[in-house]
Amino acid sequence: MSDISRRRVIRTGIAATAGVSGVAAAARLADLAGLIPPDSGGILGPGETLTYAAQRLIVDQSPAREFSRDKISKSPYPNGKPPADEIFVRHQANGFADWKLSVDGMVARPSSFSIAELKRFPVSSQITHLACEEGWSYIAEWIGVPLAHVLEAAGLQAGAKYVVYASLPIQRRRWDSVDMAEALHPQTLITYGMNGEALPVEHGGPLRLRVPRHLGYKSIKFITSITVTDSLKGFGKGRGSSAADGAYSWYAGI
Ligand SMILES: Nc1nc2c(c(=O)[nH]1)N[C@H]1C(S)=C(S)[C@@H](COP(=O)(O)O)O[C@H]1N2
Ligand SMILES: [Mo]
Repeated sequence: MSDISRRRVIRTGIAATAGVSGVAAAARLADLAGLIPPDSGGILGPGETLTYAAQRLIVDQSPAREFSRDKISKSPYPNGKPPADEIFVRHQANGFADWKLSVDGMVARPSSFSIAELKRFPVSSQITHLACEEGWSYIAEWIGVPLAHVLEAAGLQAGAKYVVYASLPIQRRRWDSVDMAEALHPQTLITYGMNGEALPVEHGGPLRLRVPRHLGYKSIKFITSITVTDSLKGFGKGRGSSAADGAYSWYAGI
């Protein structure tokens, strides 16, 4: 689709919502474009759907803003204490040498990577803003490997639609997912470093998925698994994330 026809699709969609019957039309449009988010309840969530569709069609692969080094926050806010669970403390005492990230689902070669192995991939870094939905935020440098490289290494299969990622079941097992546009976006990183150091446990060390185009809650800490899928139905309540199974929105684009 050309940019102009994309915009026309969106304008038509937004104009359509002005009328009562237009709500269904706009939702149908988004659905045709594969743009119904998994937690929208279909046409019951036309506001959500249009935000998501508009983002996807208009800004699509536009990057999250990157900052200069002098903008890095002096004391980034850690949301929560480092996990005290026995399993985590043991990993930590061991320098995370046995921490593994599994990659499975719709990939040709299900794989498992140690931190050392992930560090052998091309390194990417970014200075971006992490914003919590509760109102606070900070800017940090994130260092890691683009998720796209790891998916490529595992052999991403055709028809893949989402990438689900989950934390170690500590405190509470958190999981989330992104669509393929987000998964393959060059700023979506599996991070093991922050501000020139190893990623501190307070901020999700040893491994965290950083999704800088979304609110902080999609940047899941302590990740141990990545699963490629064409449907989110089999995960939790089918809404795409532990946050969406609760009261949050699956789509948290900013
Ligand atoms: N595993 C895990 N990941 C998580 C969370 C969490 O509690 N556990 N909190 C999320 C929320 S709500 C936010 S805002 C950010 C906070 O990141 P920070 O601790 O680096 O500030 O992490 C997100 N990732
Ligand atoms: Mo948050």
